[in-house]
Amino acid sequence: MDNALAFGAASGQAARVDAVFLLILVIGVFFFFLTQGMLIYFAVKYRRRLPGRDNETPAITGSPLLEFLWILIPSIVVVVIFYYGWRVYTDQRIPVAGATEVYVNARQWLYEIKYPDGRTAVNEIRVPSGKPVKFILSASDVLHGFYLPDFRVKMDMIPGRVTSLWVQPERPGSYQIFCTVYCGTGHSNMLARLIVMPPNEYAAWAAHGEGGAGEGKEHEPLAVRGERVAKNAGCLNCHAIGGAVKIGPGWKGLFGSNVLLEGGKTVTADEEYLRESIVDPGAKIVKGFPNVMPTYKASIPPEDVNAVVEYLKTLK
Ligand code: HEC
Ligand SMILES: [Cu+2]
Repeated sequence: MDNALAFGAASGQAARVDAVFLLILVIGVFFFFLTQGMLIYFAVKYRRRLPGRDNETPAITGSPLLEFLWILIPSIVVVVIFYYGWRVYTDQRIPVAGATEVYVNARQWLYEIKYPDGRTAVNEIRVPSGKPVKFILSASDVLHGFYLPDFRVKMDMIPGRVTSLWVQPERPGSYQIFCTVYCGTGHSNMLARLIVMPPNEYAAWAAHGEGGAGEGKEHEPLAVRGERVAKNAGCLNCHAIGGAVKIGPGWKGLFGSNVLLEGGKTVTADEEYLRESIVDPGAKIVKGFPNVMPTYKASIPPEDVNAVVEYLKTLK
């Protein structure tokens, strides 16, 4: 950790990414020496000889077997690389249940951190070791990146959209976070730290720790704030908190469920779907309901939309 440029694999996930890279490297090195070796061998073996001796090139017209093999073998190799890489990739992309969640919003040129219990911090994320952590990512101004080199994962942070990323930190320590999207003059200073703490230390910190960047102790949990925002915004005129159907669908059990849309498609109600349903309700219409929900894009600021989403997630 002292040497900021030595990024050892900090999780099992990272070790699997490294294994994919190693496999590709080994295959690449093998074929490099095979082809270059043959090139040199043939150049020497079939070089031009002294006058009068053995200068005729044999009339080779092709070899179907050889051509078949040099199409087949590389095809198998690239399919194997693809399949292996895809397995490791999907494993990383599919969110896990029971993760510690942290909201991270990027703006020029810092990361604003918000924990579901309302604590906030800047450029410093604290999480417990030994269980998955899910980062819920957004951006206020331009594209930013969220890159955890020790964990071999990276995700774009996009204005007007929520993306997410999860890791399983196993070893306590302090890990670098980089912005990987050129976002203006302060880009190279846009650095943050992921601090992985032993679970008991984390619990102690979360219970009465300083709230990061000098924030007071009086913080309101995100879900509580979300509930208040939803009530004030009149959502409950059309939505029931239980399973009942009013003008719009009920909210109970919505998060994580599969929603059938007008047109026959199905989407999983993840954070991005809920966010979009609030700021752009016409984008995806729930089957059997009229497109009458007003947009809250202008009236609910993005942090409050996050809070409402957090509230919806509590309605199990
Ligand atoms: C005028 C009535 C009305 C109001 C007010 C309203 N909604 Fe809706 N909402 C609907 C209707 C109707 C649908 C279903 C049609 C659609 O998908 O747009 C819906 C759909 C949704 C969905 C997707 C539900 C699902 O089952 O997939 C969410 C989430 C949502 N609303 C959240 C909110 C929030 C949060 C507010 C307040 C900030 C709100 N709504 C205010 C009528 C309303
Ligand atoms: Cu940036």
